Amino acid sequence: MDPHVYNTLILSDLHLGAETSHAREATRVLKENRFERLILLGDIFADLNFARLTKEHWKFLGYIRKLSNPKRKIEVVWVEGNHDHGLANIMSHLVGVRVYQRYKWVYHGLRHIAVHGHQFDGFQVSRVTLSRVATSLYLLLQKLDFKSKPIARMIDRLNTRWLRMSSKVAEGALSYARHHGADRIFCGHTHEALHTEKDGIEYYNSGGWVDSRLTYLTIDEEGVQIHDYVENGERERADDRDSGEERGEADTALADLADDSGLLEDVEYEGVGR
Ligand SMILES: [Mn+2]
Repeated sequence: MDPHVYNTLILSDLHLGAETSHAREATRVLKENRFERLILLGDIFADLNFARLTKEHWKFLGYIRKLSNPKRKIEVVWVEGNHDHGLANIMSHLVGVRVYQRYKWVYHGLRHIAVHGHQFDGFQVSRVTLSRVATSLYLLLQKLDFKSKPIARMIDRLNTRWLRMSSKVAEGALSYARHHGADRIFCGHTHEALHTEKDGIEYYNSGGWVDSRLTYLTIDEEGVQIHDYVENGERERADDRDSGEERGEADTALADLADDSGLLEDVEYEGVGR
């Protein structure tokens, strides 16, 4: 039986280097599906500190390198996110993947655009901003009467702002798509899988791999689908047999780069937001 081949598979916000990154599960999704194009839609890394990458995180990168082997005839695309920012050159050498700010393609007569989505967020939390917030929160606590529950109110306000991000990114993306004459636009960044439509333009968010819901998108003749990752024991065993000779080579190259950490020492580490 021929497995189904998707035109495109999209995943984002894996945040490699973060403890909460579900790299093993993401690698499995790539192994269990067939596709002609893979789009890594940003924030695949949590930051530029490669020392935080675990074995499973390196395995994911090794598998990307394997997929990008020209013999496989799969187009692997990396769209830069706010956490990936500045990785373009390193990643194209490390895993052999081209890095884009935004990626456009035509499929089934429809114009598609993929962009990470932080461009539409308008609320970039930097380390500096966070520490300022923490300082003013502390000063506020000292000044204010506890009975007035300042913490609760502030958290409420932050939450409301956070929850609005998902729809804000969707709105920004839809008008960006209209401006660029696209029929479909794909984003990540919010960590919340979503589909919405406006004036005949479709917006899809690929969600993320750090929270309880792990999602990815596929595109084929039927349209676009949001998939939830589900564990499958049977496939796990099939996977083990698949670990081939190519991986050894990729792992060595990756390990070499990981050791060569001097390359990365001077790169500024910033960005605590999504
Ligand atoms: Mn992001």
